[in-house]
Amino acid sequence: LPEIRREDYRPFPWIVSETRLDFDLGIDCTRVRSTLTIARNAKADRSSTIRLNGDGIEATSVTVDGEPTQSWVMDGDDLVLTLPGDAHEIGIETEIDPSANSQLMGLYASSGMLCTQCEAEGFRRITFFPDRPDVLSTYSVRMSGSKDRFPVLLCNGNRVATGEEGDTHWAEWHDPWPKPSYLFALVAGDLVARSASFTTMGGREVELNVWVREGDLDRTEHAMESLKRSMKWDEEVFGREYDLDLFNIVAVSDFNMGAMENKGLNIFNTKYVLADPETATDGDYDGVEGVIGHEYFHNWSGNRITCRDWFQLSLKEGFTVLRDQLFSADMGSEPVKRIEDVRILRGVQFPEDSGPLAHPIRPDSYREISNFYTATVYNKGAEVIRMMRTMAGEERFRKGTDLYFDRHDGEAATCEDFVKSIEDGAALDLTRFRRWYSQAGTPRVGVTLEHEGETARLTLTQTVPATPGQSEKQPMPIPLKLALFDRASGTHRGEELVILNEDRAEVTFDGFTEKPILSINRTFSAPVTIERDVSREELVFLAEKDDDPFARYEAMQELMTGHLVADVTDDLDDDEREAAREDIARAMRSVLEDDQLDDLMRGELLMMPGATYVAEQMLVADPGRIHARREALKTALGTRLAGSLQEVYARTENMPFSLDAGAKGARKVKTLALAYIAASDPAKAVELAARQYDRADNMTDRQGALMVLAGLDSAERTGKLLDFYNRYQNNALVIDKWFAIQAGSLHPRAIEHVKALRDHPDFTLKNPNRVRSLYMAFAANPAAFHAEDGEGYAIIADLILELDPINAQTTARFVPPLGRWRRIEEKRAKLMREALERIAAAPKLSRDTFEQVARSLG
Ligand code: B3K
Ligand code: ZN
Repeated sequence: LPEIRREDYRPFPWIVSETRLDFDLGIDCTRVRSTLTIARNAKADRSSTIRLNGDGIEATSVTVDGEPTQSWVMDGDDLVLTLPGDAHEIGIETEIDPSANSQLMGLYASSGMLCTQCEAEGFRRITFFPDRPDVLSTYSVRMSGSKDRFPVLLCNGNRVATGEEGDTHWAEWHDPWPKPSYLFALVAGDLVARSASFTTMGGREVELNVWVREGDLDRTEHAMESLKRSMKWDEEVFGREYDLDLFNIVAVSDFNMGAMENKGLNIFNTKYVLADPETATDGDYDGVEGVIGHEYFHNWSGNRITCRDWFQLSLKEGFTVLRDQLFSADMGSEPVKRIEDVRILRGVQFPEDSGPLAHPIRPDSYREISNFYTATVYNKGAEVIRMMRTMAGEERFRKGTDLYFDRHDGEAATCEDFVKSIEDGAALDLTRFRRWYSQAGTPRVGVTLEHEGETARLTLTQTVPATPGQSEKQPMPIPLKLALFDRASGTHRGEELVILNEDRAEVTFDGFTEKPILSINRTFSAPVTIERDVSREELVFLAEKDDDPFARYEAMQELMTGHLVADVTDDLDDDEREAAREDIARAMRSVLEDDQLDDLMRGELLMMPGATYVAEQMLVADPGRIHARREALKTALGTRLAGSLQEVYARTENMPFSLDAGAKGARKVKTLALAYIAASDPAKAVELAARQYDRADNMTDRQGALMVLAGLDSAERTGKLLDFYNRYQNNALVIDKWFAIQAGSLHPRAIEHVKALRDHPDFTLKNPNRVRSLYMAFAANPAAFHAEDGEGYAIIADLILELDPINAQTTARFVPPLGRWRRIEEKRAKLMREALERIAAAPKLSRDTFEQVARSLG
């Protein structure tokens, strides 16, 4: 498989000023005629040919300047045409079968409708085209099809004409904004819309539509409101105004990821559009708001300014993730949002960065670009930009982004262009900071605090670990927010920002008669691992008193993580274990009883660190032992805190439903309390959960109750699972939850349940949401996935082999869990490798899966 390298970038030799597309739509046969107006690109090397990318398609006719031509050849999947002059019009016809497109890339059918997904390289499955993000073209599209099957015809931009002839009708669309092919979109189907309008800051009246299948209309209000809030927020916070008279969102049920920012026509996974209290959890509501925001924000960070090549993906994704994070923080609780984002980063990106798939946020090479839509490019990418914002301050950062939008509007830009704009606009020197773009690996920051006389001396060191292909690393600027707490008063004199630029630095603070307590990396100001000697007593202090909510959360996490690591690796004696548990319980009790805390934040402070995060702290982990010790801690806490937990449960149990923060927080702590009770008093938990399930008037409570029941053997388990299925069998998104709850459950026989569920009539490999609901939940279930005999690994390997020919992109996402073998104890590591080797030995693998398996074994 060829490797594509960033350093090999060359501009495309042709400019495609206009692209006209004519679609004759049919579910199993769609004819596409494309007409490209091209001229030589004076800024590129001269070429006598033009390479038009294709993927599994054939040209049924090729013309140049209106005349049929034979002067073209196929080079692999690409069509290479020899051209005599400097400007031409190329005409190409292709025929495709959307109903046979199970990869869900290009034009495909989803429950009777037609839709597209072109990022990154799907457009080449529709027609031959220079399918690269630096070729910007103005699109005019005509589409025609059966009135009956496709009453609604949508494309990018504005609808400029419509008409009908007998049973068919047609529409013409024009998008005035030049765009790369990956932003092309088309939808045809039987859809209905919730409509609204938004007036932009410049007075433009924008028609907004959220298109869904008929029965789903009453679940679109939250999506529409989220869209309006996004539009307003981007005006206020980034000064960005929408630039068309129309903005369409379409929900489809078969989709490889969350959603797609096509110009003026966002296409969404139904999961991120549909929500009502009966079927969506509070987490789902937040997901809808966040993804709607994310895709909308791409209109500037992605569409108006796009990427020069796919190595620059973080230019649009990292920045847009940061924008959606800031948006969600402004719409809800800022500290809780920050904690959630850090949890994702540490749960997914840190393991990626310390494993075989580690890559810089701006990768240097790839074989299949779909494999690089990663937590590193997205979430670490956002963290890197967030650090620039922290160093510059909000106001200067805004000057930087203004300059970026100004300088590069209408261009296909690079990460370097972005950094330079921030550097110039915010007046920062980012020379060294650029290393964050080229070096992979999570930096480790060593912290020691010494005290002598009245001086506290802080010593900071950094090491960036070696990663595949990068053995030597240079120090990177690491902005650390910190505060020094006075033990007696429980307060500090103000937060400081220290930037660690070198391998090592010392900072002194005067006027401390007693050794202060250090709170560091407050708000998680840098995406690093802090390594420090800190006593449990100091952590309990911070967990109770730190005024930075993130730091308070962090102290709770450190308290629990530190104990779990010790409990797993050190064979603690009973006294040591008891003492640690007592300290954790003490901190938790103060969290449970602190009436200054809102429940959303209280919930965060009560959450135990995930098993993956605990494993990540060890060079080689034993997942079975981690799981067992973690559950034991949960039981111990449940027992010690029984009174307070039941009080919290009683206080929140009957809170009436609403979507405000108070009620959401109550639902969050309610089910958390239930989970602790389940670990310590299962019989009581079954009783409470069954009642919670029956009385629930919303999905958060009902799903929470079912989750707890699913982990415990009881008659209620069977009864409520059956009830849930019957109640929601016509709602695919809720049935996804039903699969996920069982696959992710703490039940000791979860593996058997998963094996039975894959034969369930509602299970299908054709729908990515359904596949993920069963198998991603399973791969994230530490006890089941890491079963000692390797059966969990075999289940995932079987899935990969079966799904790969159907949907390569979705398949490749299941490789990383197996790729963790180097960090897992010997016996399991061997079984994981064997599973990977069995996949590697398959006669034919997709490029996606092959690349991930090869890197994981490599
Ligand atoms: N830009 C798309 C991701 C496309 C992924 C294709 N494999 C969604 C997003 O990040 O907004
Ligand atoms: Zn994105």
